[in-house]
Amino acid sequence: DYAHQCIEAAERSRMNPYALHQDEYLMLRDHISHAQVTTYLNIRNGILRLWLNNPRIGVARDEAIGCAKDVRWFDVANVCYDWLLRRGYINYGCCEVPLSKTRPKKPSLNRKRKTIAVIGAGLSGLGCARHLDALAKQYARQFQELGEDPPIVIMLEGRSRLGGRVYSRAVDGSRSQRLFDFKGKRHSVEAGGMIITGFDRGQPLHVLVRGQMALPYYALKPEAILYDANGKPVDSHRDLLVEKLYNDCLERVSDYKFKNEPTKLIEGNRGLMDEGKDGNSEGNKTIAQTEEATAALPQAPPVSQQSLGPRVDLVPVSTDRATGRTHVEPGTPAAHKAAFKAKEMGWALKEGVTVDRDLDLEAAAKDPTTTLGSLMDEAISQYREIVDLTPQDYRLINWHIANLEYSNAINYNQLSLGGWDIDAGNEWEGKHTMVVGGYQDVPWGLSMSPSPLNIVKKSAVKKITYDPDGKGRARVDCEQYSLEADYVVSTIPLGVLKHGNVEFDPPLPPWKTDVIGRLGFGILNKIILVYQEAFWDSNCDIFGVLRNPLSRHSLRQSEYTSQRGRFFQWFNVSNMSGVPVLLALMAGDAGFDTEHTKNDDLVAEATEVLRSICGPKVPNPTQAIVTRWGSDKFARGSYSSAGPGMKPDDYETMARPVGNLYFAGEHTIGTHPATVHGAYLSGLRAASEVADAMLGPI
Ligand code: HUF
Repeated sequence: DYAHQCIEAAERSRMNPYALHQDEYLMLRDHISHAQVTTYLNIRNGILRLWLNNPRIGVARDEAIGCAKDVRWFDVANVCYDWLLRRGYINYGCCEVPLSKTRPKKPSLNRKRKTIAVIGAGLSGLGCARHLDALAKQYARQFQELGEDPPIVIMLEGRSRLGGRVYSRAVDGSRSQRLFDFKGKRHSVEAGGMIITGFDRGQPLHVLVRGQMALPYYALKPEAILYDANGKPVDSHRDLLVEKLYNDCLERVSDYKFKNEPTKLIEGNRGLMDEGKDGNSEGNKTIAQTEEATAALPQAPPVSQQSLGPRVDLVPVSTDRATGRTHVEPGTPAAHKAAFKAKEMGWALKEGVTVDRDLDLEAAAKDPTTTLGSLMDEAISQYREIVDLTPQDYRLINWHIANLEYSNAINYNQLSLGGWDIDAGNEWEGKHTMVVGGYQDVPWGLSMSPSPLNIVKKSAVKKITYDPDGKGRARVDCEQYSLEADYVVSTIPLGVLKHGNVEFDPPLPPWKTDVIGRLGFGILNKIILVYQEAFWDSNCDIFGVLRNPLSRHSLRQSEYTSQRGRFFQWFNVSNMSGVPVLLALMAGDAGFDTEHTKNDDLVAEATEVLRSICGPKVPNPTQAIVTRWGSDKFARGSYSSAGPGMKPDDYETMARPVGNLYFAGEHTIGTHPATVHGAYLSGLRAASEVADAMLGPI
């Protein structure tokens, strides 16, 4: 049972329980042999188990060393503890930090201490600052050995509030029926990030929300009815049939990804399974020595290839109706001819079409301007020659496209064919969940517990002066105020970086500005409508709406583009807000259009949609909130995406520091981009980089 719990703890911590993480492997290869890897992994997994069992209290060094059980392993356990701690696998978030027993007893007389400036108090900045604060305390002795006091962390935030793109807007529930008493808390609705995808043990937000802050939460019921443009529910059989066809198009198109290049960023060591795994080699040689001996053999592959994991072909199989994210599984794309596949799905083939008829996407895929959208449109139009697609089928297909555009915050014609789902395969399994009473409690909790962070609000940074060699000081200039620092962590959103009104001195190098240009940053907006009482089926959390193209009944794919994302998906978030409220998404081109459409027009259109479904008695809302993330000067959009010219390692390049300037944010994490948990993890990563710079490698 203990062993099982340890294995589970590693898996939930995004690690392979049976193999070294790439970074762990690099750290350990000079210290342990292949034969010792299993013992090491048992210790590591044991420490992770301790952590996840009670993340309110950090694992102390002694406790961690206790996982070794045998004195000969104490040194290794010590190193392992440092690695887990610095990399943010344990003791992150709002936990009581265990202070080392050998910490300095007296306040030191050191006058030296480093300053770290963290720009931005969204989830990445707060995650980073909180972890740096914890590391400063836990490494107090090491800092003293360096002749310093622990570093001080100062956060600079442009807005007057915390949370960034996590933003719970207060709603005035006074004219609405209160669904339940919030014990004096205000009623609020999420204007920004909202759903915690895969709320499961080990998901860092699960650790924060449930394990540490004990916030109430609500798991969304995944069943989602689709209403056609006339307000009638879509026949579920037809819905399924079209969804299969859409998924098949996605699968065929995914066959033309970056050819011969790794297409996925598999997190941690999930793609490097066998790295450093127990071999049958002699026990007394370190991993490095054994590898050198192997590399000297004539048939050995070049060292550069030895560390590459096996290529995994992951095929899109379905798209999540609540989040628009595509689920993948290992497989062979386009294994069967299109007509054969369509027949298998239950479609009747057009007259004269035989089962050996296939799509031919070769020519379209070769075009250098090809995007996910252009190739999908081609696939859909070729399928039209194989099966009869009705106008309703087109509306259904375009609803799925809108859903995909929602998760990418951009028209799918502006997505890289190779990179659009670079993160697929890294999600946790749990349910999609929302925090009851406001997601804002998470950034607030991070800022306050276990002790308040040092945050200066209303400090919009105008200029960052840094040292590209990393040895000198840095300066951060705000309008009224400048701060000298040894390290700067920028969590400035990609949209703001693209906009170019934050100056860098010296200018960022071309390898960085190129990526800022290549990665995409689009807009998803929301229309939030508060009512006196619910007129919808309150058992249902999500419903979708199919939209007509501009010229109704058109069978031309391009005519759906501007309409398909308008109010395409609705969330009944009354249970989380405490008042009757609906929230509609504006995705793809519709997200951009929202920026310059009047509130009244949007509310009128929303009401028209609702009346078609719920009848003519649907009242006007008592309050309406329209988000305009594109016009927000501290965001300039909603979240990042794989722009058409994207290169496979762009997210990693985005994360790479330049001298003493470090980067975090949802746009710096290719394994979980565009999400709140990704932002948080990127902050932990940046904290770990700064810690290594201050303390030296483990
Ligand atoms: O913008 P941030 O929150 O970015 P992040 O930390 O990467 O998290 O924080 C940056 C901070 C802000 O506080 C700015 O004010 C500040 O930096 N800043 C400056 C500055 N310029 C900026 N400070 C000082 N000086 C300057 N010059 C918009 C949106 C997002 C999501 C969803 C919906 C909408 C409408 C639904 C959703 C979701 C998720 C979801 C994305 C995350 C985002 C993260 C970034 N969602 N994520 N589930 N997102 O689809 O997991 O349901 O919100 O990735 O919050």
